Amino acid sequence: MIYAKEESLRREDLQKLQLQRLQDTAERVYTLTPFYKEKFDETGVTPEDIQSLEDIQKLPFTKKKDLRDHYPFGLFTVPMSQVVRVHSSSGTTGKPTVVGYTKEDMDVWDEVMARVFTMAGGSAEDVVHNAYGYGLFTGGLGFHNGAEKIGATLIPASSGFTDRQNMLMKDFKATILASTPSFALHMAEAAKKSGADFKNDFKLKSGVFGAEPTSEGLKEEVSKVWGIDYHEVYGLSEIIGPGVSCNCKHSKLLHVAEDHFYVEIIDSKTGDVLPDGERGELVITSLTKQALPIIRYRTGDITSLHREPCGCGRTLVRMESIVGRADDMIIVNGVNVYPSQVEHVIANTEGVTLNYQIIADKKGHLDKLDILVEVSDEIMTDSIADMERLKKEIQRELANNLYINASVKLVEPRTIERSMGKAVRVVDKRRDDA
Ligand code: DLL
Repeated sequence: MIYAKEESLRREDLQKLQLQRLQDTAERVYTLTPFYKEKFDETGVTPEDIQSLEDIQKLPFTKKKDLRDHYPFGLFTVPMSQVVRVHSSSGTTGKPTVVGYTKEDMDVWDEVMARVFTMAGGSAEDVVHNAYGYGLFTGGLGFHNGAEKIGATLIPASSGFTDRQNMLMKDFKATILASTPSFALHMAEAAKKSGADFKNDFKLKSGVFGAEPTSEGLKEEVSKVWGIDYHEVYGLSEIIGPGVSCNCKHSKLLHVAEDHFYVEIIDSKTGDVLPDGERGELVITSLTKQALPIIRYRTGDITSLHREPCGCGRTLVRMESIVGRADDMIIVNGVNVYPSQVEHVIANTEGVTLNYQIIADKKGHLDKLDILVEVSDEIMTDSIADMERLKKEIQRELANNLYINASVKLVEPRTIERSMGKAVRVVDKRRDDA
């Protein structure tokens, strides 16, 4: 089922809608935000210069730093009396990035999240167990509102208390799980430990997962252990929260809600727009946001866009699952390392879980990389010699696949730190602000 008619418009009609909304947004930011007026003037562009969608390339980029510099509400284009909700983004250094929503913005967010649940096969018949954290993080309340919008029964479980979550999921007969992928796996491990019979105890049919980089191996494991369809959700607070894109059951590529968010892929270094299919940094312009419209926001997320028709009938452009961040790639003794590559190696190793942490540090003038990996409950009783063999095996595979010499440390299950419910994959102690 397709939730909204805007998801399957003819391209010409969608583009007409996008252009009109882009023109309105450019005009809105230019007249209402001194920051954008200055930026447009510096670039030598006015809202009237936007005569086609390609003209978006004349507009300046917005960066996370711009939001931080105007902390907390400096880029809002409405008085606070019209702002009905404030959220902030997780996990960077310094002040958080603050975002605001008018009533209309909330309606758009609810709608795109309703589309997400519909893509995951959800309807009023479903019971949604929402294990995303509630609070300033957009995950909890974003999924909350979307589930209610489609009329599903919503269980606002929030994060933490794993055993209790499993009990509720079982007793309330949840059919859709909403959580981060790593937490879904964590819940499965706890359920396994308590002797759950996955087939008979749980009624889950699908899950809506996102908020953190996730390898194909981890996705497959979540899908397999719970026996569910895996749907990936992408989004970020600066744009709206979760709901920017999600995949339907026909493919792994994520449909972008293009009638609300205009997407481009750029070369991070030059800022040039790249053609469809090529990987680069995702840049998003909000087309309907009222409280915090945003022009060409550099997400830092690396992906590619695809326009081949999808079997579901949606005509929206699709994006590949995030393959890394323009800024989370770490360089270890001259070698580029993506956490997802390390994860891939771990996913293909028996006896360990996908809970891991990469710690980059200095040893003298050289870089060193420690990788903590939680072993599975099953092998906790194995001998020290077996553990040593396993450790060596992972180190060898890392060297073979990534050309890095890492020191692997096997740790007990559920001991690696998490932050706001999200797995912390990389700790870079070489940076001054770490
Ligand atoms: O994480 C919004 C969200 C909540 C999305 C729940 C999906 C599910 P922020 O805290 O602002 O917002 O973090 C945004 O998280 O720029 C990506 O780097 C990362 N991210 C979000 N979704 C995915 C995903 C929420 N599906 C940042 N795959 C983004 C990989 C993701 N990374």
